[in-house]
Amino acid sequence: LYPDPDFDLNKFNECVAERRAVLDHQNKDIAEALDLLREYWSLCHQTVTDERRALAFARAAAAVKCLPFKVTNPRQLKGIKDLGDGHALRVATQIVESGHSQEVEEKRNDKKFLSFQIFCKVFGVGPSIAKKWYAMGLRTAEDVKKRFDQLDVSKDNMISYGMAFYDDLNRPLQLVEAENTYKHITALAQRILPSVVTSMIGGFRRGKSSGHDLDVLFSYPEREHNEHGLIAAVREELDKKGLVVWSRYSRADGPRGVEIDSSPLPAGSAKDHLLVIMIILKYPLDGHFDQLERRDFSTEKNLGLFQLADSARPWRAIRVDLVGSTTAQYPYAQIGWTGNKQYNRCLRQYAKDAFNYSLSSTGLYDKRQHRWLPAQTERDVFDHLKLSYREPWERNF
Ligand code: DCP
Ligand code: MG
Repeated sequence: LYPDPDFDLNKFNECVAERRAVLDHQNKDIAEALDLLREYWSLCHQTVTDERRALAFARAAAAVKCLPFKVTNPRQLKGIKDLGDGHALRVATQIVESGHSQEVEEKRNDKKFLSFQIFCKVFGVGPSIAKKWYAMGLRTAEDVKKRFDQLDVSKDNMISYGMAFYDDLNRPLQLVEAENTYKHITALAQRILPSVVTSMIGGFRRGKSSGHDLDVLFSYPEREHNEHGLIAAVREELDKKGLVVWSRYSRADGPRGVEIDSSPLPAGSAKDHLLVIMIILKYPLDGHFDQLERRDFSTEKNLGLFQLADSARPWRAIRVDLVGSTTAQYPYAQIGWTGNKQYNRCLRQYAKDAFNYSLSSTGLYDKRQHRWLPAQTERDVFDHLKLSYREPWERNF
C-alpha cells in the first residue's frame, strides 16, 4: 500500500510528538488545502465548534506534512491519526483523486474570508477586530484607511502603525535581510554586554527562506537573577541611531509588569500620544505566586518595527521581536519561540497527557512533584519528555 516499505502506520499513530515535518515535505497540495480550511475557520469562526474545527484542520494538515511518502492513492490516507475519518479525510481524498476540492475553492474565494485575511494582515489586528470591521461594512485595506479615524482602534498605537506601514509589513522579510539585521542587533548587544548569548529563532531557524518577521532570543549567562535591562538598552541604542519606527517594550517584575509604547502615533493619526506607560498586573497576588518561583516572570520582550535599508528608497519598516530569557529558561524559550505554533501545541499536549507536565517557553513543570525540570540544552528537554530529538527544521508541523 505504501511506497515506503519501512512505513509503519501503527508507529506513525503511536506518538504524534515523535513525528517530523520538513518544509519540503511530499504532500504540499493536500496540506495547502487543509491549511486553507484551518485558516478559514480560525479567522471566520463564530462558535467554539468552529474554533475546534480550525484546530482539527491544523492537526490534519500537520499529519499529512509528516508522512514520509507522497500520497498517490486515497487508501494510503485511511487510519491516519489526526486526519480522522470525517471532513479532513474527505477533502484530502478529493485532492488525491482529482487535485481539486470544490469546498476549498469556494472558501478560498469567499468574500468575507478575503476581507478577514486583509484585515488580519494589519499588525495588531486579529479575528475579533476583523469581525467588527466587516460588520461595519469595511471590505478592503483602503476602506479601513479611509475610515480609520472613526474606528475605536484609531488610538491604538500598534494598529495605527500597522495601518501606516501596511505594505511594508506585508512584504516578506528575506533570509539575508533577517541575517544582516540579526548580526547588527547581536553586535550592538555584545557591545553592551559581551557575554550575551543570542539566537535567531522563529521560522528562519526552522529553515524558512522568508518570513513575516525576525525573532531574536537573548540570554545572559553571567547575569543570572539580574537579567533585566539589556533588551531595553539595545532598543535605546537602535533608537539613538534613528532605526526604531515603533516599539512596545514589556517586562514582568514579580507579579507586576511594565509595558511601554515608545513612539507617538504616526503622523496624520487622530491624536498624538507621546508615551504610554502601563503598569500591568500579570499574575494574581495569591498563594500560587510563590509556586511560580522566578521562572514564570523574569523575561523582557520588545515587539518592534525597525528600519531596514532598502534599495528602492531610504528604508522600509520590518517587524523584529526581541525576547529575553534567563539561563534556566533558555532551552525552553528556544523550543517555544522556534515553533512552529502547531508543533508547540503538539508538544505541550503530549507533555500534559503523558506526564502531567506543563510545558511553556519558560520551563517544564512537573505538576505531580511540584518542581521545575532543569535543562541546559534543547536535547535535555526532549530527554525529559522521552522523545527523540528533533532538529528545528523537522518542526514544521
Ligand atoms: N508562537 C506560538 N504561539 C503564538 C505565537 C508564536 O507558539 N501565538 C511561537 C511559535 C512561532 C514562534 O513563536 O513559530 C515565532 O512566532 P512568529 O509569529 O514570528 O512565527 P514564525 O516565525 O514561525 O513565522 P514567520 O516566518 O511568519 O515569522
Ligand atoms: Mg517569525
